[in-house]
Amino acid sequence: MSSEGREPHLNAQAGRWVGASVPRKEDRRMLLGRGRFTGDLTRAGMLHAAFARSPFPAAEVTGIDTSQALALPGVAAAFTAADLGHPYLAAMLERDEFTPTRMPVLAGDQVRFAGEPVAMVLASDAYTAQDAAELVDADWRPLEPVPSIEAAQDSAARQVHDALTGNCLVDLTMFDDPALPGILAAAPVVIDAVFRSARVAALPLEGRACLAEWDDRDQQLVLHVSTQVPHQVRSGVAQALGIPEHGVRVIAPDVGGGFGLKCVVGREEIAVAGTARRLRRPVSWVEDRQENLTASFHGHEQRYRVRAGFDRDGRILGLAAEIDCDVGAYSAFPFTSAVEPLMACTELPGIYKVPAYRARGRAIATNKAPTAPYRGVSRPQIVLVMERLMEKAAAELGIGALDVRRRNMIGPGEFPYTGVNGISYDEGSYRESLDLAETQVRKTFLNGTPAAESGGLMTGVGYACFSERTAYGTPTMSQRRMAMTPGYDTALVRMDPSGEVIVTTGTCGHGQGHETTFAQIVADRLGVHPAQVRLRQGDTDLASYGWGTWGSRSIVIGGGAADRAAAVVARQLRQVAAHLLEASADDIELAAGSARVRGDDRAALPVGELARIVHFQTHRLPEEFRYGLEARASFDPPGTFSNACHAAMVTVDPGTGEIRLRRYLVVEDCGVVINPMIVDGQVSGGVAQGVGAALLERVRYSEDGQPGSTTLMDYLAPTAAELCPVRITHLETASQFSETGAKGMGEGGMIGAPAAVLNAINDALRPAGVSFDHVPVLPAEVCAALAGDAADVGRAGGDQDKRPV
Ligand code: MCN
Repeated sequence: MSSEGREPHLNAQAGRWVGASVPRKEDRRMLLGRGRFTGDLTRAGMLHAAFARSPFPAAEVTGIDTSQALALPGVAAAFTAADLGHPYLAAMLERDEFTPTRMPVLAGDQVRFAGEPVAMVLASDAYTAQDAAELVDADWRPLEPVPSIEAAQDSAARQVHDALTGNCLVDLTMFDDPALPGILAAAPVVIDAVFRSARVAALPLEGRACLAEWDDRDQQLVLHVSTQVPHQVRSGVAQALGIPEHGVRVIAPDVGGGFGLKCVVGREEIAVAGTARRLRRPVSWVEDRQENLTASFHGHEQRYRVRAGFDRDGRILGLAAEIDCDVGAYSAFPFTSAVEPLMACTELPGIYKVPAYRARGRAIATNKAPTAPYRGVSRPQIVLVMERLMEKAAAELGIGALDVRRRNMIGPGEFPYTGVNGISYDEGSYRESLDLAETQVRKTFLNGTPAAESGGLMTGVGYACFSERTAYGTPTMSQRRMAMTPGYDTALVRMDPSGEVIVTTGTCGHGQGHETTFAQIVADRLGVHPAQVRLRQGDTDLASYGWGTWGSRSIVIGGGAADRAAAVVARQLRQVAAHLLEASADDIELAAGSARVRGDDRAALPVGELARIVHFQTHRLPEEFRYGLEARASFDPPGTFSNACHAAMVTVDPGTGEIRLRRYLVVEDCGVVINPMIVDGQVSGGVAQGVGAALLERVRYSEDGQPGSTTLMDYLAPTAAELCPVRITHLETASQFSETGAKGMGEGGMIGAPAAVLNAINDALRPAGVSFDHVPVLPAEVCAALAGDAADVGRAGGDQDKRPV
């Protein structure tokens, strides 16, 4: 039985835990409200932090007075940037095209977005701290805000940072094929188009939170923080406060989602750590939703100006793209603001065989909250661009849009394929997933059709085919030239005297179900039950060094390291069993909790008994086996591509412009599936985020840089009412670059959904001769477009966003 009292089902066919829908170990404590999140932690004498934030998108700060705040009963301290010694975070890229800038922990003489912290107040309770923060008095000299890509690129624009030119934090030109202009000039069909996606919020259920305390015994700062990357937070704190890494211990307790928002280091976290160290008192900060929406990190605000040439059969001949990413006011640590343009430039061709290519990608600084690598990182956008291009070429040529895709996609027999972007694509099922999705659409979407149910509505079906590069190891990440280059990960597997197993990894799950899936992998190696395997992540003093959880890296890299370490422990167990059973280690198999001599059921010892002997009766073993049961391993793959085809069906009400999602299906291939139920959950959650990005979500700023999406009344996350069930089918093309054969997949749902939904909307609107090339598509825009007005009505903000009724 599992620790939760439910019997997980073994993958009976294979006799393995891998491949079984083992119920999530973490669910019981979560569902019973017994999870332990940072905000649940409390300490005697703890102070609560609140931040005084800028009301201006851009201003000089000519003076700050904290005296009124300090006078409020219950307030213990207040700090400005000067009081803290002007600490800052500096994310670095070792590229000439990158202009380094600093993100101050508290803004000093200039603020660069509305919501930027300028002072910090510590009080005996959170309410007093908040009241006191409002009493901080600052003198501001407002500056002309730079609220958009267009404003930032205006030749007369003010520079968000003095060091910038054209407000450009990074300006990359990649794969600049000299033949491309000629190819495009001669192409029989040329598509010129502009694609846009709105700024969105990652919206984890748990916002950011931290609690820092001073440990006198170890002379160490201990920071509990809701993060995806504990070791990188340690580096950020150490660098910003000027202390050695061993002076900081970072612990991530249960983390209520991150979606990329928490794989960067927040300035508030540094401020809390620094003041706890200074005062030698515990300090806690829990972000509220308004801060989360206005003062944390956003993502995905991008504009693509694209020119693509096709031949008369719909084959793409060349592709040129100018990609501008509105990354807000600062480069986030440690990934830098280059993460979106780099990803977009490198991976735009996707699954299509583009013979000639050029991309220019820029990170544009604006007076808005900074951005982080939000789920998908540019891939929802590049997939949208390529999938729209396929549709446009098909329409131009009068060929079926799925056929145009088939003619261009990397086909069976062409793997491994090295693209014009230098990327090597491992074996996938691009063609099969599209074929299967098309068959399923015919069978399920168009039967009992919602069009019939819905009289008067316009119905459309849209597809998106894509691959998701996952498990970016050092060979891939080093090409980005970050000063801190992520890649490998490590794991330690240790069996205790009762045969229970502890696994530590440098990955740091925050909702993905790692406690379950890592246990499945290790249980298979050691022949034990997954309930006997416990995963420990997220403590920099105890867990192995690693790069945390992002980029759908954990199961391939962390799981691969755990698999390798478990294989060593399995060998140790086999050697001990062989000695005790007087057999050869090669003849010992580990299964169902025992070590057995293969072919002889009577010659068996329980794994727990072996563990007891190894620890308590070492004298029964030869000296060379007296090493405990423990191993450490690392894994650093080049990366592997999972793939999927999404299909969506929508209806559009021409009277109100309302768009409803009616059907959704995914055919996905993430190699060997460790836990199908968890993968389904990941796909469904990602699809919900992608549908939100297509239909509802946008972080609005007014033309003068004021945030307009400050509560969940104005920022519309999708609810069950706007979604529909997602039908998921798995194909399994095992990866040769992965110890387990698994490929990552944690972002795929989000990557495919915006393009599939946008294509479905355009399919529905086709009879009216109307189409859109941006997300989200809002009802007012549909109405305006159907009435013949400019298609972009309502995009600049001003309108309050509303849910369909
Ligand atoms: N899995 C599997 N078989 C596979 C591939 C994956 O069973 N072949 C399982 C894994 O074991 C893991 C989960 O699926 O439990 C996701 O695995 P993986 O693709 O390795 O992705 P990561 O664990 O590295 O998670 C990161 C990814 C990213 S980048 C974002 S953003 C994201 C996401 O996961 N944020 C999430 N999923 C999230 N889910 C939740 N609940 N909350 C978030 O913040």
